[in-house]
Amino acid sequence: MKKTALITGISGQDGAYLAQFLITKNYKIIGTDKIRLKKNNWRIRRLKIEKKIIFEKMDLGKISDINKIFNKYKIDEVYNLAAKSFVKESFTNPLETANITGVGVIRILETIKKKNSKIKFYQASSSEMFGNSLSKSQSEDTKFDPQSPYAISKLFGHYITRNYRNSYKLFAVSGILFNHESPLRGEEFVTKKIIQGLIKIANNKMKFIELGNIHSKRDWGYAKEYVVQMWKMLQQKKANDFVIATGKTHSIKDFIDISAKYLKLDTKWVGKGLKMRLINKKNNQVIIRINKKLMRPSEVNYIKGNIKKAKKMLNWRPKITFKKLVKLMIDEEKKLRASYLKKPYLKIQ
Ligand code: GDR
Repeated sequence: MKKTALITGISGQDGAYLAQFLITKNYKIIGTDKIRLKKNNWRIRRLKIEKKIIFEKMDLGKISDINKIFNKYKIDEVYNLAAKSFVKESFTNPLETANITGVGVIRILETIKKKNSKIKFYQASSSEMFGNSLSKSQSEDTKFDPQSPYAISKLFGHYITRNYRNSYKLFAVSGILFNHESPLRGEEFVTKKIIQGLIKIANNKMKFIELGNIHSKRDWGYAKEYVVQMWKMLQQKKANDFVIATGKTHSIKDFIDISAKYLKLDTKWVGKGLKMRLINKKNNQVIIRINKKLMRPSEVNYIKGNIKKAKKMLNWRPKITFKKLVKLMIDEEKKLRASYLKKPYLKIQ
């Protein structure tokens, strides 16, 4: 029988890829967003799946919105991907972050508990919860040390999911996903910002980009592979939390160097600290500068996932390595720009 999945945050990178994947598994998809989706669905349109999704407006801040959707459809699986996902923004918007990214999770769990406790629930937890963990790599058992209102709200969602699983026997799980990128990444995130910027610079459409802390290290994987693990978690016999990562870590500076090399930009770093700059050796122009305003009040300096559990139980094997990810994102961005030149009325992100 055809299963029904509810995906909150359908307009985001993971929402779009997850919907695309679940369609191949013959699911009926209800996709929700806090605003009407007509304007905000460029990712869904790019994947050409808009006709296969039933769109609904649902604000995680309003329990009445959630009730309405659960009354309207017979749901089998819920994937809670909705969040205020830009970490830096959570410092300027902490209340809304806590209300949506944190308390929003209870609003869904309460609805599941009351309406049908057989519904399976996936919570999008985040490696940001580890913060400045002292461990060399972080597993499901590593102590959390969140560094932002975003991470603290995610930790609330993580623990409340576990609490409802233990207290009410719900099939409720958290996937602790490390950074995952793709051509569908929003331009506020560092990988997309670097790639878009360097491509424009290489084409003489931009002079330089400004960045914050380029020494922090992240474990970056490919979003399209990560969403499959969300589904796998809900198909397990027992509800369990999992870390999903690649097990490798690189600095933002590494990401820049590999991107520049792939774009055939001949570059060198000069200066130190806030004076550090990336120079295009061809014309001696500065192409990357550091701007103090882009630094976070509190930073996560280093993370690297320990994926032993997911390897064993989900058969998780990340295929897209760091270098491949950079190439894939650059190739897709170039293709998109080329088609945009032919059809300038199409919005590009
Ligand atoms: P992150 O991703 O905060 O790790 O969270 P992001 O790409 O925003 O930052 C990564 C690192 O790059 C540094 N940085 C900059 N970041 C941005 N966005 N813009 C800049 O100009 C810039 N310069 C340097 C940051 O300081 C940081 O160290 C992502 C999000 O997707 C979360 O929602 C998710 O939970 C986690 O990954 C896992």
